[in-house]
Formats: sequence, structure tokens, C-alpha cells
Amino acid sequence: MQNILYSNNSSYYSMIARLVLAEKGVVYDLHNVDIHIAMEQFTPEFVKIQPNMTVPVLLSNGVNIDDSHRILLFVNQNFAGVDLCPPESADAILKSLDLHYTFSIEDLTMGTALRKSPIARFALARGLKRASRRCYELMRTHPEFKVACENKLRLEVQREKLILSKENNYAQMLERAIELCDYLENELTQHEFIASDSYSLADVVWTVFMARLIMIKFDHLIIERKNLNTYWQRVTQRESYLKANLCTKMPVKFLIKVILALLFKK
Ligand SMILES: N[C@@H](CCC(=O)N[C@@H](CS)C(=O)NCC(=O)O)C(=O)O
Repeated sequence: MQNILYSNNSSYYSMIARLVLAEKGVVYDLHNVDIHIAMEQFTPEFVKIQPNMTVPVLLSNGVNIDDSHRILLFVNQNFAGVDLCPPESADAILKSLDLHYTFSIEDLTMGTALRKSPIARFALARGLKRASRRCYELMRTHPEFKVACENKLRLEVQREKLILSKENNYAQMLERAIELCDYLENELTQHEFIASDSYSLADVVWTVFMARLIMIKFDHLIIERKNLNTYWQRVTQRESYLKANLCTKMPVKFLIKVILALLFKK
């Protein structure tokens, strides 16, 4: 079987794909897509594979799975190894996945960044405009991607509203993140892992959620919850954690490069 994962190192949803592939011991080629500086998600070659212009995408023997939620289910069903969604716990696991995917981690991440620095706010606003420009340019040179570009442009407008405008949703996202940590803490009083007594697909997504909380310096939300803190120590000891190369820190050099690209690149 030939498997290719289009991924970006610090991308939240790419981390989910990498972690489930690592848990199942799947061998794959990793193609890094630079979504921040070169904005390769807007290249015609990539849009052909992924009209949503996002990572991750898994190509498995010609089958294209372009969303992390679907990658989780596909990888679990189609590769050997431990069943990460066994029938006896499937309802609870799938419910936990649905709950995870109702939360907009991007709004929390970006909202936190722009509250830390006025430069980040300015750079983000420029970044959204740059993304829209790329869409218009792609539409002009490749009219066959018109619908994909129009969809993406609508998303960019929505992003601006949710993250940058006065009516932003930051307060709700923060409150929701705390509620989700309470939910996880409570689940861990009932079983060893988040949705069952064995490691499952739910643990894949919630591990990445916690890695992101740490990256945006919300580690206190984990540390102050006894079960969650012990759980974090346990999941980070797993072989998959290292293999998946989960990002819990944005290197300053990289951040500076991204900000400079957002500020000065066309
Ligand atoms: N629903 C998708 C969301 C993917 C997504 O939003 N990916 C982000 C990175 S974490 C991305 O590619 N952003 C680039 C962009 O929107 O231009 C999934 O679960 O895979």
C-alpha cells in the first residue's frame, strides 16, 4: 500500500492525522505543505488534491481522504493493528470525537496570539488578506477552481469576523475550552482513557487538543486538573507521541519568519 500524508508540522489537524497513523503503525511518506510562509495550499497542484485548501490530506492507494475526522476513521478501519474504536465502546468514542470537532481550536489559537501582541493582530489581518488575494489570483489563472476559491473566500470573511472583529468569539471559545477540560477530567474519573478503558480514537484527538493548550500557554488548564495531568504524563510516554512529532512550542525563529512573511510578502 502506498500512503502519502500532506501535512504541516504545527497544524492541529495534521497532528491528529500523524498521531493516528503512528498509533496504527502505518508506514507513509510525509509531504510537508508550507501553509504559513509560501502558502502552498493555494497552488494549483495542491488544490487539485484538496479543493478546501487545507491540510491534512491522506492519499492511500489512490483514495483521497481530505479531512482529519475522516482520516481517523479510515486509518482505523483500513490498517492492521489495535482497533481504536472497538464495537463495545464505539458509541462513546464517536460521541467524544463529535464533541471535539464542534470546537474551533483555530479561533482560540489565533485569538490568544493576537491578544498577546498588536503586531500579531496586524500580521494576522494581513495574512487573511493575503489568503484572499491568493484565491483571487488562482481564480484568474485557473478558472476551473472558481467554486473552490469562492468557498475559501467565504471562509476567510467568516474567519475575520470570528477572530478579528469586535464581535469576535474569543470569550466563548475560552469558556468552552475550560468546559472541555472539565469534561475530560470527569471522563477520566470513569475510565482509564477518555472514552473507554483502552486507548482509542478519542485519545488521539484529545491528546492533540492538550498539546495545543500547552502551545498557547494554557498548560494550567491541564496542571490544575489531577486526572488530566496524570493522563497527559501517560499519553506523552507513548511511542506514538514522539513518532507523530506533536508540536507544543512554536520556535521563536519560525514565528518571526511567519510574521515577516505576513507583513511583507505578497
Ligand atoms: N476540517 C479540516 C480542517 C483542516 C484545517 O483547517 N487545516 C488548517 C491547518 S490546522 C489549514 O490547512 N489551514 C490553512 C488554510 O485554511 O488556508 C480537518 O479536520 O482536516
